[in-house]
Amino acid sequence: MVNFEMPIVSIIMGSRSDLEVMKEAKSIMDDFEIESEMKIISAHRTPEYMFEFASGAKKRGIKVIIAGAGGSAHLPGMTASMTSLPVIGVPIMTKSLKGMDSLLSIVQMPFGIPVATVAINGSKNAAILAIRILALEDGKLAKKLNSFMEAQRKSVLEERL
Ligand code: RP5
Repeated sequence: MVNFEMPIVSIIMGSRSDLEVMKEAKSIMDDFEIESEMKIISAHRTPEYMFEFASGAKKRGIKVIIAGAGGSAHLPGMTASMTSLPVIGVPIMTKSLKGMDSLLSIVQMPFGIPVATVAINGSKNAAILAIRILALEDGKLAKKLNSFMEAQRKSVLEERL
């Protein structure tokens, strides 16, 4: 199906090696029928592209940015510094420090430039958080979100021992 709609959520990541984790966020966006885009943008390998993307995202109609990065993981914070859009950071699991490096780099943003940080490899929750933000001004989406939460509630109650 050809998609003529403009994306309102941008899912960015520092490397192709982050894709396996970050595509789970895309899949949730698709389930909720939210137009989204995915881009590989490296803060240290393509800083000019990061600037171009972050400074132009709002004008293009993007409402929330989900940014995944691993290691010293500066992509979410640097992106947040160049836009007033909400940025949700996804710390990617790493081999050497098991993602603690990514987590601390992303979560410890100094005052003034926040990045809402989810769990290590928590791209699915990043998507749900983005949906919660979008649902504030979209009644149809708010209903879908409520149904999603209700389905979770029911599944736990049905499994109760
Ligand atoms: C970060 O460095 C990326 O977000 C990735 O998680 C990590 C490793 O990147 P590669 O060396 O696999 O490209 O920029």
